[in-house]
Amino acid sequence: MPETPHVSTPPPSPGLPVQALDELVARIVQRTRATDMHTHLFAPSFGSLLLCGADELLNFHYIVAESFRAHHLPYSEFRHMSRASRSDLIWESLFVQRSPLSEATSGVLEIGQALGVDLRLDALREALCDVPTETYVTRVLDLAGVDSVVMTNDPLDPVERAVWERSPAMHPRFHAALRLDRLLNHYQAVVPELCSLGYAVRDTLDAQTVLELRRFLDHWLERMGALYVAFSAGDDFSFPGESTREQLLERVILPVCLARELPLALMIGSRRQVNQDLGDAGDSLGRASMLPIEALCSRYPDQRFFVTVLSRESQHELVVTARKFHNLMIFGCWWFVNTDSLVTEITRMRLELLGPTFIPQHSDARVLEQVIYKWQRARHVIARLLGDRYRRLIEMGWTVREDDIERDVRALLNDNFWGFIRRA
Ligand code: RAT
Ligand code: ZN
Repeated sequence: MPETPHVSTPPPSPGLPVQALDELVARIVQRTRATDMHTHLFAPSFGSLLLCGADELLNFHYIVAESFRAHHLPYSEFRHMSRASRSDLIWESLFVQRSPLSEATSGVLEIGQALGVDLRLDALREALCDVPTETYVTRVLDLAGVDSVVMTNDPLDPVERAVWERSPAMHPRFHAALRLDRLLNHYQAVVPELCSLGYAVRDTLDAQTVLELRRFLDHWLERMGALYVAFSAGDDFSFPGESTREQLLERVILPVCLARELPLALMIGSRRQVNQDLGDAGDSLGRASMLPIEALCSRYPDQRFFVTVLSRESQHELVVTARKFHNLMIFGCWWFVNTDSLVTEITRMRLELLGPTFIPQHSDARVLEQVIYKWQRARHVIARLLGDRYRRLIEMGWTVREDDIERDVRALLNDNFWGFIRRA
């Protein structure tokens, strides 16, 4: 017997007329709470590590990089200025002498608008808290529609480690992710520090060193209650192989993740410090091969991998790789591809090739209030693209119900993440 086509089964609730669709999708996307799976924010108990306020927003490294194109100050002069004078300079050069047309600068305006503040530097300074209270954090996260925030936690950062050693109060909305960039990308440089922390490790990955490094990871995963392990790597990322990073992955990181059933997040394609004078703002990007991702996913079918890539050129290959390996969860539009046009292009391509089985966005917020504009923009694009896809379904005679849309949007903004880490 041929299957009865879906269109002829009576719907339990009436399907939607195409005219009401866009508005409804926008409302659902707007009201669905999100999990922000990669940020550089910290729980309030981490004190000054949680950045917020107008001066931090203006000193955000995306904006700092743009500002040099306008004010052309010598790097060292800028470095020696106070944070407040840098924001004065940035405001003057990017908001007064020219219009704040870029994603990052207009984001500041969007934050001000959402918080009901006049778009003047003094008003922003006055209205935005620079010491985050619990009430302020809740207000900002609620305004962004973000329920849960995942931090980026590196135990080899001495400042952050000192906070963890004081056992900071955990916050129900903030979760940890163990970040291993220093360990994986600069292993030899961190050996002395690991030794001083009581781990008997050597420069070469002999058997004892491998066990000690696993002990180090176990200790920090326990202490942080981390949801996943993460690292970023350059456009030269390769796997498998004999380099220290590849061996650390194979012999230390993957065995620990597998034993603990924790996903590993890979952020691929950064080229760090192409202009060292710019400090944090001096990183760039490069097109990376997806072959190492393919190798990881096929050699470790029981390991789950979150992956995001930095160059626009790598996005299509990544999506196709995700079609081949269901232990690969694509996430976010990272850093230089987090712009309106590229988010639209990338998210559309992902929807076309994967349906709603990926994680469209993370904020990468470094300053608390950034979650407001990052999520506002992400929601806008997601709603637009989904509206378009549902319209086609309706035109084909498929019944689209409000609860179908709610389910799909929840998957994209929340459930795909929690399901992948098996905490759904
Ligand atoms: O987007 C950023 O703020 C970058 O500086 C990086 O931190 C990047 O997101 C990363 O996590 O490495
Ligand atoms: Zn980041």
